[in-house]
Amino acid sequence: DYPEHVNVGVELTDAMVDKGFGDHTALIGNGRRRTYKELTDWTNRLAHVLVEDLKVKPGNRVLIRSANNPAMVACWLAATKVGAVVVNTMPMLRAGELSKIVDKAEISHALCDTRLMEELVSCAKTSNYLTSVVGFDGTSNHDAELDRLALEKSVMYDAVQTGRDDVALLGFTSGTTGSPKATMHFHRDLLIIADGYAHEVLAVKPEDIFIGSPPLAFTFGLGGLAIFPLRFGAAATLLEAATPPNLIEIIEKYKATVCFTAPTAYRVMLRAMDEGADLSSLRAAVSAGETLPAPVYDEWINKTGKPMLDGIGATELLHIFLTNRFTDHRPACTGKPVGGYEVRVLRADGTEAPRGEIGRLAVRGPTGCRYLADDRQAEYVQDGWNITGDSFMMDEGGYLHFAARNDDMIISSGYNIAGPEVEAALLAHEAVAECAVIGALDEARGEIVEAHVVLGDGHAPSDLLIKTLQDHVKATIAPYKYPRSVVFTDTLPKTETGKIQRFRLRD
Ligand code: 3SK
Repeated sequence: DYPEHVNVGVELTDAMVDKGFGDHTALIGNGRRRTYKELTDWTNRLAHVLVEDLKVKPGNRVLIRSANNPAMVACWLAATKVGAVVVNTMPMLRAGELSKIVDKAEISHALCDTRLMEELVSCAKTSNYLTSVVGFDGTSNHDAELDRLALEKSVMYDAVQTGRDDVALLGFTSGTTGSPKATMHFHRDLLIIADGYAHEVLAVKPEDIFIGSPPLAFTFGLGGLAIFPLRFGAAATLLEAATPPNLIEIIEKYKATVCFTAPTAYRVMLRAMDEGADLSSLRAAVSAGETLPAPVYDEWINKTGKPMLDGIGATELLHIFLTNRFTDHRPACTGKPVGGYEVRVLRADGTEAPRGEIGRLAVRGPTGCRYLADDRQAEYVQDGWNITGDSFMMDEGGYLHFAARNDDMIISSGYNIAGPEVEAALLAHEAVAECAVIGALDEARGEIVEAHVVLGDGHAPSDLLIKTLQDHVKATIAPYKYPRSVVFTDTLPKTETGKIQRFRLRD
């Protein structure tokens, strides 16, 4: 029911001031609070810079590169207000990874935290598309080109009248091949996830204070740490280094009420509670990105008296589409679909599996799934249903239970890591003749990246070589993807046609 013309950047700023939230805290970060009025003025000044100085036109693709901080949120909102299509990217990406994104999305402009310029500048040097890279000060001292230009601008800005079905955001998902897919999301999609999941399941109130670990570059983080709080006049705390100890410190300091993170961090919180940490302000603990082990769910209820809300989402669908609820939750279960979404469990032949049988999860809903210029659309979207990479079982009551991932994606501490991409990085090292990368179960991280490596002639296994290979991966692709475990082997299991059987390594 959104009007024909709606701009989500305006809805989350100017419209909130109009609704009377001007003096409410919108963002907390870099040791400062900013009200909705301050955020609105900031984004309007930035919008002027984008249009007048950087010549951004509606529909241009604008990349933003930053860790989670208020300046990143302001840049995203400003670019949205001028009608640009935003691509938020992770701060750790290397030039090669950025180039794939820039080429795929035909990105013309980039706004970058000045501390993270190097890899982006190196990507721009060889790009046919990226012509403008401008720095902003992620520490909010307004000490970079974008900030200096913004200081001279008016706080009044007439945003571009985007259509509700105009693309506002491209969400990138690396897939198993390391060849990224971009999913297109409309202005209305960004409102639907707030008015759907955040309202229906979390019942967000203006008094809420959000906290969490997912990067804003991941739609899980953008929803949980920007769109949801800003849609309801609540506040978001933004942490550049959202380690579990930092999360705990900030929850205690600001009495945060809603947390988005993965089970790994909740485990650390449970241990911290044993040591006296006071996390009683949290009224909603959302767990996603990895499956929630039943013992963590049980212990959380025992300690806090409140359920932990396990959910599953997808960049393709923008945010969580299947979830437990405050009044309807169970262990080792991902609950039922969010209003407006439908799920099915499919057999290999595409027919619906009977209740109790494991099959591939398919989902259909208002926010997806539309890939940007990608032949894989037909493979992953059939009859309007997005065929996910997960196997689930639907029980007699209609509750969904996770069974396994179907692909070579590794989920480690909430990060999605494509095994083949790590393999490609390892194979670029002269000592590696062959390799296969799998996810190995890990108590703390859910899974860790494990590389099985066949060495080339003249190279012998050693601890030093393990460290060398790990450093090589860290220097080639985003460092969090490096193999924490390296196993040397003489041969890899293969099919008769020579395909590596990673499942046998996993077994
Ligand atoms: O479950 C996930 O991994 C996810 C992906 C995108 C957006 C939200 C979520 C929870």
